[in-house]
Amino acid sequence: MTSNLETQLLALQQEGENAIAAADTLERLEELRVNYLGKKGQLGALLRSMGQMSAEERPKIGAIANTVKESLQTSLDKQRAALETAKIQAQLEAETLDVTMPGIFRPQGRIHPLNGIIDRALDIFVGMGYTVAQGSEMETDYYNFEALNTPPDHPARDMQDTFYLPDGNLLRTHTSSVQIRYMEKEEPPIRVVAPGRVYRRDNVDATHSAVFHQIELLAIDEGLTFTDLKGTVKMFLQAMFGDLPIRFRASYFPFTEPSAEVDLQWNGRWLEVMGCGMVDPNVLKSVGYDPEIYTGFAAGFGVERFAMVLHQIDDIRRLYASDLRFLRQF
Ligand code: 2NM
Repeated sequence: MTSNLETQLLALQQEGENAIAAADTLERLEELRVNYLGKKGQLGALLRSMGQMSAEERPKIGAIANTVKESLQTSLDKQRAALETAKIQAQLEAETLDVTMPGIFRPQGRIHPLNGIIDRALDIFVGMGYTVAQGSEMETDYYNFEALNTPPDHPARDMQDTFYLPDGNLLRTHTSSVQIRYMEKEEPPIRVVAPGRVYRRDNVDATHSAVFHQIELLAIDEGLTFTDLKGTVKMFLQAMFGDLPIRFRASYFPFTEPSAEVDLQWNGRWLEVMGCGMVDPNVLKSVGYDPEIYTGFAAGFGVERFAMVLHQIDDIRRLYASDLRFLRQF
C-alpha cells in the first residue's frame, strides 16, 4: 500500500515534469499547474488517500508528497520564467526598428498661386478691420442683379453674358451678392471683403476664362467719402505691388455712383487693376439702409489678373491646368 502510493507520487512527479518541460505557452503552463497542483489537481487526489494510512507511514509519505509538490512548483516557476523571457525576446525582435533605413519620401505641397494672392489680399484687408464673408456660387436674379441696381435691360443680364440655370437661378457673375446678403443681416458700420469664384459667358483665351476669382470689398458708415475709397485702395495696392504710381479714371457700374477704374503703373505701363465707386443709394435702399444717413464705397478686382501681373504668367489657362511643372514654380 505504502510503496504503491510512493510509486504513484514519484510517477506523477516524472509525468508532470515532462509535461512542464514540453509546455510551449504560458496558457498551457497554467493548465498544467491547475491539473497537478490545483485544489482539484492530481497531487491532491493522491494525498486524500493518505487517510487510510498508519500513523508511522503518514509522515514518510507526507514528506515525499512535499518533495513532489516543491519539485513541480520549482519546475513550473523555471518554465514560466523561460517562456516569459522568450515572449519578450520575440516581441523585441518583431518590433525592431532599423534607424539606418532611408526615410519615407513625402513630396511637399505648395500654395496655388491663386490661393497665394487671395491669402495675401485677405490678410491686408483683415489688417484694416475687414471681415471675410463668403456665399453660394448659385444665386438668384435678385441678389446678383436686381438688388445691385442692375436694370432688366442691362447687357450683363443677357443670356450671352450670364450662365442661367434651368430652374431660373444663375451662376453669380460677381461676389457682390455676398455683400448684399451681408448688409441684409448686419447693420452699419460695415467692413466686409468677399473672395470667391464667379462665372461669365466669355470665350476662353489667354486672358479670359468663364470661371475666375474675384475679391470685392465694401465699407458702409456715416460720412464715408470718395477720399476714404482712394486711401483704402492706395493702401491695398501698395501692400500688394509696392509703392507704384496709381490713377483713378471715371467709369461706370450700375451699383456705384460715381464709379472709377484704378490703373497701376507697372514696368512703365499703365495696367487696369481694379474697379470701384461709391455705393449707389438705390443699393443701400434695397438692403433697408437710409442713404441720407449712410454712405459707402466698394471695390473689386480679379484674382487671376493679379496673379498674372505679379508672377509674369502669360496665359490664364495655366492657372487651371494642374501642370506640376508650372505649379512647382510657386
Ligand atoms: C466692383 C466695382 C465697383 C461692388 C459693389 C458692391 C455692393 F454690393 F456694395 F454693391 N460690392 N462690390 C463693386 C463696385 C465691385 O468690382 C469691380
